[in-house]
Amino acid sequence: MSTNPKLQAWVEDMRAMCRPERVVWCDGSAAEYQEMLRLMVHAGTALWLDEKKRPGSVFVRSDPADVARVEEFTFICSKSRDEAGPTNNWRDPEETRVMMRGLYDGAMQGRAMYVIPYSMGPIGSSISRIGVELTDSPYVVASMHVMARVGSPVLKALGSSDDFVRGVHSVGAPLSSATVPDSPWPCNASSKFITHFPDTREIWSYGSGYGGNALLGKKCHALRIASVQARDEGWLAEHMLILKLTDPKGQVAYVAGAFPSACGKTNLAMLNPTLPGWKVQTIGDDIAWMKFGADGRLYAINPEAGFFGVAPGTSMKSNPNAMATIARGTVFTNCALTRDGDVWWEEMSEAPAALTDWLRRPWTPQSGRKAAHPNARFCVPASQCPVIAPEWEDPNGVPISAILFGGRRANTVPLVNEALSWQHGTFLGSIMSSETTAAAAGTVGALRHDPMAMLPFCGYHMGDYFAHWLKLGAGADASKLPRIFHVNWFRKDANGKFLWPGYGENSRVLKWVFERVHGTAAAVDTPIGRLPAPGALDLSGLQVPEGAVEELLRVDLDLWTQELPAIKTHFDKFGAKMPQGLRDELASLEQRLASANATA
Ligand code: GTP
Ligand code: SPV
Ligand code: MN
Repeated sequence: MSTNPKLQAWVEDMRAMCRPERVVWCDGSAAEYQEMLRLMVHAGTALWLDEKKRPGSVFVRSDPADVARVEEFTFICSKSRDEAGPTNNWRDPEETRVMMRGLYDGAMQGRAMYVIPYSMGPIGSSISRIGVELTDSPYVVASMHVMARVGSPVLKALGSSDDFVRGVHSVGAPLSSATVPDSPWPCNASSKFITHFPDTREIWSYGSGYGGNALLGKKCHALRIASVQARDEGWLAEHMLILKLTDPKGQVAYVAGAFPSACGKTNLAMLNPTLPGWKVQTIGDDIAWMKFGADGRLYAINPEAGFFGVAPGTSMKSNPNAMATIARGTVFTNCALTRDGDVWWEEMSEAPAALTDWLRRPWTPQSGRKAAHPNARFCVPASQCPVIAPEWEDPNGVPISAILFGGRRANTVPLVNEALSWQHGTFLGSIMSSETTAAAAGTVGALRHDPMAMLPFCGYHMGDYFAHWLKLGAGADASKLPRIFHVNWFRKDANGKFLWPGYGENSRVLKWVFERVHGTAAAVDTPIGRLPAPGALDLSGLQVPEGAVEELLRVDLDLWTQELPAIKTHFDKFGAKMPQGLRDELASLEQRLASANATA
């Protein structure tokens, strides 16, 4: 329980509105975490996995109506539609409050309302921020324990301050009494609203218990609300991994990377380099908060404390470090269950002869459908990662030398391309397109512009967001700014097969990036930017089909020229807020393509 009068008054208001059976102030203890797991098992939400195979771990299956972020029902309720911009769903803040109050009226009946004080970032770091989430979901309490620093130490750090983000979350499934049996995954199948009030730093979420819809510290706070604070205060809140790269001589560079949802951040952050002597260690796998330090360099912290990672595709071959991380003490959601009480998902290993799929049905390799949901996830403390960098909780953050932007593109975008400048790099981020994935409800595989991988996460007008990037670059010492690169692990051949083996082999690209930062690798100028000069990309020992590397590094003038009208339409959406600097970059690209086409 807190003695902060502002916090107490708000909790009391929300209690009166949601009318829970009782209010529980979370202390963040290990015992509290275990109690949440026990409650989930008792309610049928979770099963204990086999204690020998997966110690201290539970298996959860959600409702098929609640399996991913719901972008369609995610709203930015700024004062005007224009402040939210053309890429966000906007709702009037006052009307939305009235609507949400209606939904929240008695929504927690028969349930406990948990009060979770949390810190995004190490407690005590000047970059960290505090929030309080109210929720009626034990699954959310357990997950927040893993994903953030929670409980009494946070209340102590908050003291009597009013400076905290206020988050309300309800699964939207009141119980007539605390003694009636609950459904295994309570949610509201027909009504979901994930609403943000950037002006008052509030988040009101209703109807979903899954991931970014419900763990409010993550996307809602650390990206949507934080991006607004970052704009106001001169820093960056980004959908980026952070990794520490060490070369064979022991020299270090820190790299941040923005890839859209389910496009490779966790995998890159933990990769095992195939190049001898190189080392990658993890700082973060999803979000970076970056601020300029007194020395003029850009420093990043990982505001999270855990990984909420995509399970399918994770294997000893693709990501052994993730496999080691999740060997114990993990909450798994929407995977398949083996006969001997362990989890399984596509590509983890050869498919077992018989499983129970995520929808509780018998499954065999002949079933002709996936056993795990494509957005099945593991939730695990970052501290369990065998390659977590010792400085991952440094309150000062780590100095970033390079920023990667990487979409999922079957064609056009080469394996790696270095920007000519910060402004050009901002341009490359702003025109990034990527195929949609199962991380969000809706169509998978549809190509869309996803600037800086922030399309679903920027809490204000994307034109202003671009301007913010340019302003930060213009105000900095250019020699100390991170270099910016555009990468693409997902280019396909004519048969639809990935041209690049990816995963550990991405270390070859990281090496070139490292050497560009240190001024030791050669590049060639192309109309779209700087690509590795012949021989500059280390291909020693790489097994790929004849011609694959040439294709991966080919700048297809025709495809890039065809891309221009779509980029123009994309920029035009932002109207007068589209910064001139990026329009200039587009004009220069067009010119460079035209002269290259003329000489080709
Ligand atoms: P979010 O947690 O949704 O933000 O995703 P993320 O960016 O961390 O994506 P993640 O690393 O979990 O990868 C998502 C999917 O992409 C998984 O199925 C991976 O197996 C696959 N993937 C990751 N890296 C590569 C790569 O280098 N090549 C290929 N072909 N697939 C990859
Ligand atoms: C993403 O979709 O980018 C995620 C998963 O990291 S969620 O937390 O559900 O947003
Ligand atoms: Mn993400």
